[in-house]
Amino acid sequence: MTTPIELARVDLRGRTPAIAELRSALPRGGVDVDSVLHHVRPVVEAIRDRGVEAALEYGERFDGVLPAAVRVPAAELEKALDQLDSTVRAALEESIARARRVHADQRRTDKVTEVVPGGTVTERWVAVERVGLYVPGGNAVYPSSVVMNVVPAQTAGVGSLVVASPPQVRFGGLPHPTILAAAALLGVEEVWAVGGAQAVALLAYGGVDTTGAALEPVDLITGPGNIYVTAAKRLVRGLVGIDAEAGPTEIAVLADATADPVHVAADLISQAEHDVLAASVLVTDSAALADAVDAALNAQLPVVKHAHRVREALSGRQSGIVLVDDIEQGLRVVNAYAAEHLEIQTRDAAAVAARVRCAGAIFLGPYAPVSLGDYCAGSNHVLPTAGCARHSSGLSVQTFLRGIHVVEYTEAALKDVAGHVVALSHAEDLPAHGQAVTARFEALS
Ligand code: HSO
Ligand code: ZN
Repeated sequence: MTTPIELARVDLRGRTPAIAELRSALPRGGVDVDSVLHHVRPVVEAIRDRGVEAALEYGERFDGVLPAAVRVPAAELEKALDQLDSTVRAALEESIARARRVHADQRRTDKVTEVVPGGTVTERWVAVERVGLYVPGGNAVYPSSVVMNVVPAQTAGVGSLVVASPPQVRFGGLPHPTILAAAALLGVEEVWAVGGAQAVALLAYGGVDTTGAALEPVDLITGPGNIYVTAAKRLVRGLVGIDAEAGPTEIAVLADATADPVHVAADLISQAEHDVLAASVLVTDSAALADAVDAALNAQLPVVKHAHRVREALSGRQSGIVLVDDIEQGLRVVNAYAAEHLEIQTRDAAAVAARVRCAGAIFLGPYAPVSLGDYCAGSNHVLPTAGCARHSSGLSVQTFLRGIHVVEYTEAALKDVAGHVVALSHAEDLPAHGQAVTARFEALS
């Protein structure tokens, strides 16, 4: 007999805590990336100084495998695609098609603003030149994450894309075949068999493969990874751009008495399945629903494949049930929590969802479970965690674009504003700034 599980409860009924107090009252874990920086820094520096040779040394030590070459041969990509299970292939194709549809609508067009007659500022959107997508290996093999990283990059117009994923002992030093197949399906031709912090450093600094082929450095690195990958991203940030620091996955469900406890429990379990540190949080104004969800969790756990992981995630300090007076207070709670994924399972779900200000993605109503978004909704599943949804968005076409302002003024338009430029330059004691404008007209007169 396994011990029944009961989600920890935070009872906020009758209380109106200020925002800081509210945030600290809510269940939340945390990963201390700083604590591993001193392990990761020497790895990154060795790869900066000694390139592929150092990456292979560390790879052999950490992954226990030495790939024949870092660059995966094209024939291996084709082979992996040929051997991909046809059901998985069809599902990936559907996932890609839906994601492409949504991301195509995120394209930005250049915009010309006529500030004054003769004076324009054009915002020109230019894709990042070269992007490195990190795809973890090991226990978590997520071809869906290849889709979610590659589709927005390709849609943005990124010309050069490289996927890096750890070599696996069981696949003769190649990355997982499903990862290779997903890359091939998306038309990615460049895949490197390198993982962990080494992969991030090699993407940032580049190197020369043992075959003599150049591994060109990238401009931006995206993709999830463990704490070491995150630490390495933090160390190379600036030299290259990085996406957000991904923490363990989170689901929050805002539900009232109309929600089906069996579905809520299934959704809480679905994200807990990722990681012992994953967070599953229910926010509800119905104590009866809270009890029913606890019961449903226990009814479902015996048939859950990764029950050990799920139990640990659900019992961790990052998971729990928050009891609130009403949906109004529930909204305050979910906005303060800023979940990576937020499900709204209430009466008038659309109206409630419209009032959510902070969430990575919102899953509205009874037929939009988070796992739909993980694979096949068309939305992106790379989303801000750890409360970062208060200030950041998930991966999108915008992640891979830079907006460049192009400033163009005629002589008359410049002359017209010259006095203001001069005045501001004097106010800042930078008179040469003003002089750069007036010199043009003094020379003429
Ligand atoms: N829920 C994860 C993404 C994922 N789920 C990949 C399954 N595979 C973070 O959004
Ligand atoms: Zn998931």
